[in-house]
Amino acid sequence: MAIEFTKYHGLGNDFILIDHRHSPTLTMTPAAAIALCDRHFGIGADGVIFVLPGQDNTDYTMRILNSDGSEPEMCGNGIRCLARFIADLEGLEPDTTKTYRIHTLAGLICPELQPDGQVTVDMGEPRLLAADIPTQLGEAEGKAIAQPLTVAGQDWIVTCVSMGNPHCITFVDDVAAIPLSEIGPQFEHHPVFPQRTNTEFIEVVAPDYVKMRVWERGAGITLACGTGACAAVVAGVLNQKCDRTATVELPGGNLRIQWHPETHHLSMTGPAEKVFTGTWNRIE
Ligand code: ZDP
Repeated sequence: MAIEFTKYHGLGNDFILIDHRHSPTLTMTPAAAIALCDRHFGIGADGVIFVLPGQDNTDYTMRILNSDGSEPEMCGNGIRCLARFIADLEGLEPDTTKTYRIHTLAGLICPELQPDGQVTVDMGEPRLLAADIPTQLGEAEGKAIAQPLTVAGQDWIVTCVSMGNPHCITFVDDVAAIPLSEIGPQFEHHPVFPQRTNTEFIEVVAPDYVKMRVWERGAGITLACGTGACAAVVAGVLNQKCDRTATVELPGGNLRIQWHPETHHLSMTGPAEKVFTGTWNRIE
């Protein structure tokens, strides 16, 4: 069976977008997602994203498969790409302002298309309880803020935040010096994270400007992570290192993050760009 797809990226975090509006039931296997995402034998991407019919009073549903075939609850860069993909499917003019209500495994998420091509996403509230992240760090009914953790024979101080998906944040003096491909997998698979974890290293340049590098659960080193940038600002505020409004500089570019004091929702603004369309002909 041939699969029509469109490649998008958000700051170099790249995704294969598939129109699945005809059915609420996803049938793609983890093996097929791994094959599509392979950068040498496949199309190449950090994940596969599907737009399905809405549920629970939403316009559409988003489902994601990581490049290792696992299914995360949410994807911040991906939902900006999804919003642009839907606008293309609906034939909207590129400068239209429009908000979509999207059902995800992390609940309702609302991306808003901006006339300048950027997309602002209401990412909802962070979850801070250790049991919800989930992590065994700290008390189950408490938060995991500034907790000691030994990884790769080194002692780290970490803060854990869920944006629907789990994140473990460590503040460092120099993000460039972190051997990410060596230690990233050891954070991801550490036994204190029963659902594994996304891992972010943050260098606070100023309270409203941080540099971040990420090791993503199920995808490894990526050029950007939207949920991770939101989690980083939350961790920065909880540790009195960051303002509630901050720019997060990632290897692929910058995201603007705001943690609203009244609603406790985060909003994230960044680009989403179409790269090419194609047809996948291999049978998996
Ligand atoms: O939680 C996970 O398993 C992540 N790999 C999901 C993808 C997160 C993403 N990088 C983002 O921008 O939030 C797409």
